[in-house]
This record gives sequence, C-alpha cells and structure tokens, in this order.
Amino acid sequence: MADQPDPANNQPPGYVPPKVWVWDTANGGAFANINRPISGATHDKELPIGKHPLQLYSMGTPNGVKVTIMLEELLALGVTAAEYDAWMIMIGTGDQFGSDFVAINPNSKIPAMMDHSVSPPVRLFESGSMLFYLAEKFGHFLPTETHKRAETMNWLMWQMASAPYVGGGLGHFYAYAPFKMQYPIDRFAMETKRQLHVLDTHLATNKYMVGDDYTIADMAIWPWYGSIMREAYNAQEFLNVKEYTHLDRWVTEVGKRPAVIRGRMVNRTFGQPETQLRERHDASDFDNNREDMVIARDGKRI
Ligand SMILES: N[C@@H](CCC(=O)N[C@@H](CS)C(=O)NCC(=O)O)C(=O)O
Repeated sequence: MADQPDPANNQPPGYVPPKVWVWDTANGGAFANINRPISGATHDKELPIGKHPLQLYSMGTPNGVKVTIMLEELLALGVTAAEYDAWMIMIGTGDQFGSDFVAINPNSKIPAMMDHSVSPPVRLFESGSMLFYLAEKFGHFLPTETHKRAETMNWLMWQMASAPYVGGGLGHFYAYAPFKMQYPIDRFAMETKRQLHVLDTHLATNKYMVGDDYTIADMAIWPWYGSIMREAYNAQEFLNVKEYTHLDRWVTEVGKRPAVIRGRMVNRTFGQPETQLRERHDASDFDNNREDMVIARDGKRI
C-alpha cells in the first residue's frame, strides 16, 4: 500500500473513506437540505393543470430556461399550439419530491412537462429531451438536412453532458460548498475554462452553434454558458471570461432575441422583480403579471 496517499494529507486530515458510505444529513453545503441518496416522492402533492395542452412544471434556472426560451421562440414564429402554462416548482423547499411531480420525472429535477394534446398524455423530463420533442413536434429549430441535424444533436448532447461539470463541479465547490478546497476548485475551473474555450473556438467561425442556423443547440447552451460569461457564481473575473471574445459576441446576440428575454423571465425567482414572471398562463402575463406588478397589487395576479 506504499502508493496510497497518506491520510494525514487528506481533507479533513486523517479522513479515510469508510468501507460503506453512510448518509451524513448535515454536510453543511448549500442545498444539503434537499439532497438525498434515495429517489421517490416524500409527500402527496397534486399538480395543477391549466388550459393549454403543454403544462410546464419548472423554475427559472438555466435548465428550466432552455425550455421556456424554446416555447417563446415557437410562439414568436406564430406556432400557437405551443401555448403553455408554466407552474412554479420551488426546488429549495422540495416541490420536486411531490407525488405528481415524481410521476412525471422520477429523477425529481426541474424542468418537467406534460403534453396533453396526445392521448394518453406524454410525460417529458430532461431539458434536452424536451427541446428535441418540441422541435420534432412543431418542425422548427432542428434542421432536416443531415449534416446540420447531426451537428445540432452533437452540440445538444455536448451541453447536456458538459454542464454538470460547471454547475455540480465548479459552482458547487467555488460557491456552494461549506468551505473552499483548492483541489476540486482547480479541477473544475480548468474543466470550465476548457469548455468555454471549446465554445469560443467554434463560435470564431460560426454565427450560431450550427453555422447560420439558430437551433435548439443554441437554446440549450446559452442559458448555462451565457450565465457563466455574465453573472453565475460571481466567477467571471476568476475565470477571466473576457478572453472568450467570440463566445461573448454570441452571448450578447442571442441574449437580445425577444423570445430569449421573455423565456428568461418565466418561473424566475431572483433578480429585479420586473425581470420575473413567476407563473405564465398567457402571453398577456408579461404585461400584467410581472412580479413588480404583482407586488404592487399586494400579491394579486390578474
Ligand atoms: N439534466 C437535467 C438537470 C436538471 C436539474 O439538475 N435541475 C435542477 C435545477 S437546475 C433541480 O431540479 N434540482 C433539484 C434537486 O436536485 O433536487 C436537465 O437538463 O433537465
């Protein structure tokens, strides 16, 4: 065992992983209260169903925003069948462990969606699966030409596989862990910068992720990497994001799209109240039920 690291150098010093891992409910990290080593519902909870065929149960995190951007883009093209109700799932207080939610997504993560326009209704979980489903259903934002379609799926899958290193890796250890540890922060800062460089290099010669076509690949990548470039984890100086000039250009351009601006607002729980539309049931909610307006009416939605 000469090549085993000396436990005195472990963190905390002397720590040796036990033979069988045991759940320590009080690990002190942010979100420790909602993390569990088992799946399944913790309580009975019915989900509301609104008037539209598409029912979204979500929150305005990057994974949630991918889907609301797609829905708003479809509506902007005049696809009225993409009208949707967006209900708030507060993950900080465990709504994702309610029985109806778990029946849609056994993985207990937002976003989750039901399509009631088909019989029996279709359940959807995983944001990438939703983007693909909506693109196929409505025939937009997923090119039909073989090379472009493959490239769109390449980048969609890249995003789904890569972002956990940014969120669960860098975000967790740089921002959420109860104390700072150099080893994981170095590990995930390096990986995050590598990913930013992948995007920057690609966008140096491509307007969007798939050449001149704006696709579900842009919609998947923008919420995560746009937020890393702008505000996430207060890590922009740490990551020296200003060196990624081509990525910066794309983040700004995509961020100006009206549907992206609207999609970002839906189910948002942070930032200025005028940037939040906690629930969306109609296009008019952007004019009538923004959080600043709801607050001014003492919580009343109209
Ligand atoms: N791969 C999933 C990730 C979904 C995900 O991690 N959702 C987070 C919010 S961004 C969540 O619901 N967390 C609650 C929890 O972990 O209990 C997707 O893209 O849909």
